[in-house]
Amino acid sequence: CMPGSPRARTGHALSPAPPVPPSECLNWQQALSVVRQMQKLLVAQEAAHLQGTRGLRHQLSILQSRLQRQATKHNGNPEICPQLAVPQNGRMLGRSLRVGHEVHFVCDAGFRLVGSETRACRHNRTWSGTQPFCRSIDDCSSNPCANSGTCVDGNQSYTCLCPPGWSGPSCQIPGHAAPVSSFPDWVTLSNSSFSRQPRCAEGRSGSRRCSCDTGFQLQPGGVCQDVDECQIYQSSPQTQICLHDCLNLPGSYRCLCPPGYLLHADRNACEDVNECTGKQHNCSQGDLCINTFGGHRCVRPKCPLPRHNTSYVKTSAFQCERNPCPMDSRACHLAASSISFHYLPLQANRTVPRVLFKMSTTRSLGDSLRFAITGGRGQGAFAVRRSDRQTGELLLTSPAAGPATLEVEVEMSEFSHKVLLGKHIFKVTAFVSPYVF
Ligand SMILES: [Ca+2]
Ligand SMILES: [Ca+2]
Repeated sequence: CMPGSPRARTGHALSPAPPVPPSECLNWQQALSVVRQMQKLLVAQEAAHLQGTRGLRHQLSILQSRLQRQATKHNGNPEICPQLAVPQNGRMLGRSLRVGHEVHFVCDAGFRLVGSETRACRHNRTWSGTQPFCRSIDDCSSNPCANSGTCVDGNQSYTCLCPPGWSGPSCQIPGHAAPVSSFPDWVTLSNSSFSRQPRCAEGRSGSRRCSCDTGFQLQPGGVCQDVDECQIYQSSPQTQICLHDCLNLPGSYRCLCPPGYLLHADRNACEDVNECTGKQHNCSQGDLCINTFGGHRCVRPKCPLPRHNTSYVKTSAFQCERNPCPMDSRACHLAASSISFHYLPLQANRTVPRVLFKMSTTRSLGDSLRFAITGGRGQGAFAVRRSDRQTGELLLTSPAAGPATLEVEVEMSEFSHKVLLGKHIFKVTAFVSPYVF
């Protein structure tokens, strides 16, 4: 028997090999057979273990889904939609919040519904449509004021604020009715219209309950006094209710915009009037109308006068091209081959830096572009930078206070192997509005 040769172990539980006396050595064949048997046994053990784990996992996932179903059942009724809010100055008809049921909304007299009139509880337990609200009927909706008069909505009435040169209840009479100051030359709404008698009801026990109309507050003296929304909210930027100006009215308020703007439908924003599309401009024939925030401008881009054998011709409303140069004129060859004009309306005090304008060539012949600011009043507020190989950007770098007109001239040079191929000049004019809108 060789030293180190395999020996069968006695009493080993895994060993299926025929019992061999402990002192006897196994021959090679016997040892190989024992090893093979052991390997088979291990494979069988491994498979059984794996099967056991799989079974356990399956059982666990069944248990989990059962528990989850139970939890959903206990977490409220799945057949009900969430409670809905009743709009102020209106009512909600229908109480059922169950899937498939509907509720309806109506407004009190003097109010109209904005939003969904009917909402249905859907199978996914959400409501169809949008939450409605009741808006006071606008007496100004028919635009009753003539000659650009400003209409002020009242309680089932309206008042026209007439521009200089017009008077009368609808601003239809030429001439001044009263000394007209600039904005705001407000209405003489009598002080009495800002206070009203409350509506009171006697209870059976003799108790008296009084209430005020919307927009009014019951005062200690027993009178309903108008809430001055403008004074309460408009003075602080955090609570400001109107973008520009606020006019207090009995029971409500109205936002006002400066000339050149129209009050937006949501009643607190001012939107610029585009005078150029509306033909409300006073530009003469041959001028171009540029709409700006709060106004408009009339412009007429002009090509430079002929100089040093260099002359330009207008090729479109906003572009000049250089005429062919005389063969020997170096000055002409170095001058810009084209000039374009750009007019940008801008709001005052916008955040900076702000990209105003992108510049590139229509057909690139060279291998690189260079940009530089070469002039213009107010050029200190601008900077140029490359945005990619073929494009440059003009940036506003300091906030522009309005009203102002800023001008800047940008030169774009095109090179091929460091040889100048040509120059283009962008003449940019920014019209800054007096307001931030
Ligand atoms: Ca008020
Ligand atoms: Ca405008």
